Amino acid sequence: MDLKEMRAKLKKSLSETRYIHSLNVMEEAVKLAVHYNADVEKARIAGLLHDCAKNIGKDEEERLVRKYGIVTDDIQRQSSALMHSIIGMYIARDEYGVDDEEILSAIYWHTTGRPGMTLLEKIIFVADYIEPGRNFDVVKRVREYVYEDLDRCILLCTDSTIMYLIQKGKVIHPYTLDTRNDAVLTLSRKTFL
Ligand code: DGI
Ligand code: FE
Ligand code: FE
Repeated sequence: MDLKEMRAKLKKSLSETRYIHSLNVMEEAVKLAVHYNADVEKARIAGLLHDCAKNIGKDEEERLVRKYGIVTDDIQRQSSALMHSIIGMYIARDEYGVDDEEILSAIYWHTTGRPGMTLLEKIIFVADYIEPGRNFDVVKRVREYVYEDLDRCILLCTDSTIMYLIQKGKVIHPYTLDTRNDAVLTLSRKTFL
């Protein structure tokens, strides 16, 4: 499937605001890939498709978990916010014909992040936060660092997400905490050097 076909298919499966968000993330991801010397075409596709499972609904979510035998933990299962990135990887692969492991992995990890993220995974994670449609306070601070230090951005994003989840009384997935701690350690190593 070429990019034009992907866009047309995605437009039909998402709400208008979510489709616009996807195009925005795609653009931010491309700019970051150029700046950081990552693969621009992979960033473009991962950015476009990262939320392809966002609007599928609970029944379809459960059907796909059964169909693919997706293994999840209790925290993931009770949260559609956590499931959409996991299921998104399968939809990108089987419905959009994406076979590139790096793109699929960037989609899979885009919500929680993980320790030791690849450059492409970091780019999608951060692009998702800073796209022009996002307007919460921390976003402005992240934008200041985005062409300087992606690890600093990841720390700002995860700190903000963790505080938001605590405020809302929601469960924090260990991956979110691991991503945050990994960013702290990576930054402290950079300062040391
Ligand atoms: O899909 P987007 O809205 O573009 O962004 P996203 O994929 O980063 O998802 C954000 C949502 O995910 C937001 O509602 C917070 C939620 N989330 C992120 N980390 C965790 C989480 N929810 C839970 N319960 N636990 C987490 O660790
Ligand atoms: Fe998402
Ligand atoms: Fe998103």
